[in-house]
Amino acid sequence: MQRSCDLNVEKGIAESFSPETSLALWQKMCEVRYFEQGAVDAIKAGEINYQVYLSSGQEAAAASFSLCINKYQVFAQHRAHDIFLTFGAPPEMLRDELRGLPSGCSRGRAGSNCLQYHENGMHMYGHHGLIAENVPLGVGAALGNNKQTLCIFGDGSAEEDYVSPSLGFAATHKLPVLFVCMDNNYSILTKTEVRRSWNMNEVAKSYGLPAVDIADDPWTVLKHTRELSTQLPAFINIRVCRGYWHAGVGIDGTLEWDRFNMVKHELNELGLADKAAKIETSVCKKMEQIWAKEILLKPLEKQLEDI
Ligand SMILES: Cc1ncc(C[n+]2csc(CCOP(=O)(O)OP(=O)(O)O)c2C)c(N)n1
Repeated sequence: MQRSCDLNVEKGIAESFSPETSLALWQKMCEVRYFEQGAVDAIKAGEINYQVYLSSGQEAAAASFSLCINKYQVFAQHRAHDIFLTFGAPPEMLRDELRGLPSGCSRGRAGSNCLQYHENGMHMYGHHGLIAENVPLGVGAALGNNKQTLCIFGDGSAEEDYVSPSLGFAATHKLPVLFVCMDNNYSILTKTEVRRSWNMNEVAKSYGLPAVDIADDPWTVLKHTRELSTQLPAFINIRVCRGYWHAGVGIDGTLEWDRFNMVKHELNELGLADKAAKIETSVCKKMEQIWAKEILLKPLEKQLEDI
């Protein structure tokens, strides 16, 4: 199926959700976008010297998951700031992880691509370096504890040879796993059409999993996630556009589509422009405080004393 911003998006779907839900989705999207804006500025100013994997551009899907499957145990991949923030982990812990401080979510020893958080009912297991390793690990955990499990991986990771058998194993043993492929069409710099001729949705269906292939419209993601979460194991392929390079703060060029602004436009159409603007301003302010210069420039010894 062709990539497009409206792939399997029903016209007018946003209207079928309450204003509260639409604004909650927007709030979560803003949290990721403005947190990462602060990170980008800090990187450009030389205040972060570790590698970062940014979620901006792709944040709508995580916002949707956070409203309906936020109690799942999560096995995330390397690009997971969006899940960490939208599921409710403290942004300060992510900021400090990116800065290599002991107050980071992995005590500053893992960095952007290995986020962990196990408090306040949230269970997020981080990545260890091998892409898609989180898929068999998540399936194994679901086999062991029978908890609802979210395994997220990219379209490049989907090609690792342990992914398909994991889907098959989950199907055979009827494990409560939601598999999500965040399909941004790139494995580092190589587009999907160059890498493979097959489609992950067809692979999932061949194992008997209910599966959908959709664009990252957050209302569409929310609708399908709610439906499929009652039919686990299941698979969702979500077409997204990354806002930055694979790693770091460079950009590939013009975005195929700009979901953040599309959602803002949709909120205007729903008559929610004022409320959405208020949310955006307040999240932006909060994130500016989190990334304030006086915090970043405080001498390291003082920062460690404060922890
Ligand atoms: C097993 C393994 N093979 C290769 C790599 C190198 N590698 C790191 S990220 C990446 C691309 C991942 O692409 P995708 O899964 O689509 O996620 P995205 O970065 O696009 O979000 C590759 C090939 C690795 N870390 N592990």
